[in-house]
Amino acid sequence: MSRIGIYGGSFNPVHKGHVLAAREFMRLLKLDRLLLIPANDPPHKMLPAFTPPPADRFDLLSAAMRDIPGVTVSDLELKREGKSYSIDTLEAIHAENPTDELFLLMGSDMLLSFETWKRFESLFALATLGVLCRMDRNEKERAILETCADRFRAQYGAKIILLENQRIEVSSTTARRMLFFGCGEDYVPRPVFDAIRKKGLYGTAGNYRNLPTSELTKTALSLYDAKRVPHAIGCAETARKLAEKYGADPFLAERAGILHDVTKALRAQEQLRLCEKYGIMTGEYSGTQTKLLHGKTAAAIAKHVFGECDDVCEAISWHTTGKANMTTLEKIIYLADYIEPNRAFDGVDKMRALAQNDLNAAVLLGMEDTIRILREQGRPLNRYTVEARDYLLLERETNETDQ
Ligand code: DGI
Ligand code: FE
Ligand code: FE
Repeated sequence: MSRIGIYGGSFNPVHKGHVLAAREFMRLLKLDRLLLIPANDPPHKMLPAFTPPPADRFDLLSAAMRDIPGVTVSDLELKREGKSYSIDTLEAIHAENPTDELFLLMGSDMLLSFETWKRFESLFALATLGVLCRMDRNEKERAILETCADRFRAQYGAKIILLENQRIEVSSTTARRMLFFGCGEDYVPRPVFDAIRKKGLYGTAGNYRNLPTSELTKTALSLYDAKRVPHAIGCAETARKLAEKYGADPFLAERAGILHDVTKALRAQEQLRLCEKYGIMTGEYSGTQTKLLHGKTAAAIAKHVFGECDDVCEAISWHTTGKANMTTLEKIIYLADYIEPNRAFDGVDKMRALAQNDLNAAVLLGMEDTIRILREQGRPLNRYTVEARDYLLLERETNETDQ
């Protein structure tokens, strides 16, 4: 009787965390064999933009796992076509290996939703669940997992093993974004990266320069977190209208609006990686201010990936803090970000009304509000934010004395 591990997923693409997980499953559960099974069509998620055909995901997975003893990549779910349910897969493997012990392997988030899986009670009967838990997870998350596992054991007679390990902080979503942004080699194993580049998968061979605005919008939005998509669309639309009103280029305003938060979904470590890649100085934004880097990294992507002009890139670059002596387009993006229709904060209507009459006054109000709120929250002010406010104040005073 041998011990067979079954580890499924969309592997879109396989990343360094998957490789580590495969090694850990082998070691911690003393498996004789581990089957990695890319899903044809995962039941719980929609496949995102840039998803290559299943055969490519299969090849990448094979390349990633080539050197790990005992691990094989199985095309069971790809051959079956249609939705990929684990129960169908486990029944097939059990039928072929009736005397072997099966382990169904997953990350901890999967366990919590296990009761939504098709015929999950039969899965409990067929296999022991091996759940990888991060060692650094806090006490509360740990307790939630253990409570859940205990309940499944009591209620369904489930066999569940919680496996503690040091998981690499990677997700396929981060890997996809970083591949598109030109920094994929940190996230996927080398042979996978080479194959991705060779085949031009995940946007690595596309030419994204000077796209028509509709195409630019489609591509850019696929890089946002779903919940921020309406914000980007709202900002682009608002920016276009403000540009028409204040004599800036509506075409450029719309493009800057669509791209302004394109790197916002990335964590601090990815922001810093992009800064390194594109030569952005991070001194001003060290420590707690790494959140302010997303404007800088978005501007670099706008320039180097999408080939946008300097006016657009500068407007994106300064959209979070502003700066002294801003161009009209820079002010418009700053303001559109603040007042686009999805924003709801006390005073937004006042700012929207002001935006219809006086661009400078509306931008100044935004800056003053930001500074007040940051002070109230005891957060540090970036010098550009202060300089931006001071410049507009001084300009207003000068104009008043002139009149
Ligand atoms: O990216 P968005 O959420 O659409 O908007 P944004 O890029 O304007 O970011 C807003 C955040 O940036 C908000 O939490 C305030 C913060 N911010 C702006 N100026 C400063 C700042 N945070 C710090 N710590 N210091 C600043 O000077
Ligand atoms: Fe932003
Ligand atoms: Fe924004």
